[in-house]
Amino acid sequence: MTPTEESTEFRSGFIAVMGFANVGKSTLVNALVGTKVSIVSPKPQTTRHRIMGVLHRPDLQLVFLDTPGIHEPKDRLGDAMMRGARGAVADVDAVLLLVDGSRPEAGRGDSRAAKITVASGAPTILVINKIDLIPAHEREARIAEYARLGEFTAVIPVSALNGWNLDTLMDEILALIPPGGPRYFPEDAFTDRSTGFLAGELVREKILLMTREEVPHAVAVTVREIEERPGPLLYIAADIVVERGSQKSILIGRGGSMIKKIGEAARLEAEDLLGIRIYLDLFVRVEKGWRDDPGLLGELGLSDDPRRS
Ligand SMILES: Nc1nc2c(ncn2[C@@H]2O[C@H](COP(=O)(O)OP(=O)(O)OP(=O)(O)O)[C@@H](O)[C@H]2O)c(=O)[nH]1
Ligand SMILES: [Mg+2]
Repeated sequence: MTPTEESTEFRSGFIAVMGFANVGKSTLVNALVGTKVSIVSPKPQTTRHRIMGVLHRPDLQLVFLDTPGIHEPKDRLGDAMMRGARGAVADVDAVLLLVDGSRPEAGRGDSRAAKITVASGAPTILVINKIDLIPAHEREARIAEYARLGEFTAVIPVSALNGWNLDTLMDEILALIPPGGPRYFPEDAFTDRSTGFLAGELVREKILLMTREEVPHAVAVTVREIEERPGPLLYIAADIVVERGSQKSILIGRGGSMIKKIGEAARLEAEDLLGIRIYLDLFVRVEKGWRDDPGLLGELGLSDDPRRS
């Protein structure tokens, strides 16, 4: 039997992770997969793409779909993000509807995410995240409050940040995965995304963490060149796209200090994740109104054309 051949004992499935912005979807996917496949930040709308994270076990392969947070789109970028999120729930074995339990009650974003999930018809587990932020005596009432969002296969409180109760969540997920199924990804693949994509996202994550106000949302990163060079060394040239000259100045910083800090933080984490030395060359360029520009959105893999995303 070849390693990719189906066996009756091997199981595989797809699980979409849905929810309002900032509830911890990417943190949860990274925790379940066991390595970082999707960037995380305290700012809403961190994730822009649908990103697969793959969990491997000898008898099992689970493909988690991280999705952009449900929000009210204000531009074509937002439209593409919402299409990505909505499309993720089609043809999956299960959906994890994630909510931020540290907020006293469900908001409109949670209800919208719940509606999309219910409409998909997929079995849904309500995951109440950030339970570490709720005093123990308030947890039961908070769980009951969120459970009113709909009918769920299970309601599981967790902390994606510190890993609390993720084993219980895994048991509930496994109960929804049918027997059989192919190995979709080779055993060394943790994501469907390229090394270049991950490197670009890490640059964006550091920008999200190191800048404020309108800058984080005005930034996109595109990898222009990626090449293995003797050393071995991975050479990566990436463009940081912003909307205005003032944002470019902020990102470059006095004497180039900011871009250096961003580049160094991204490079160190990328080296750690990829296990190879990296030379990261960053350029900042201004593209007015890129969030509504089909050309640049297409370059980012966030095409405005529904048939292409
Ligand atoms: N205290 C606490 N913080 C958490 C937990 N899970 C995630 N966070 C934090 O919540 C913030 C948002 O996390 P993300 O994983 O980026 O959230 P997301 O739902 O993917 O956000 P978008 O991609 O913007 O929709 C980050 O600051 C995380 O560290 C948790 O279990 N407990
Ligand atoms: Mg995210």
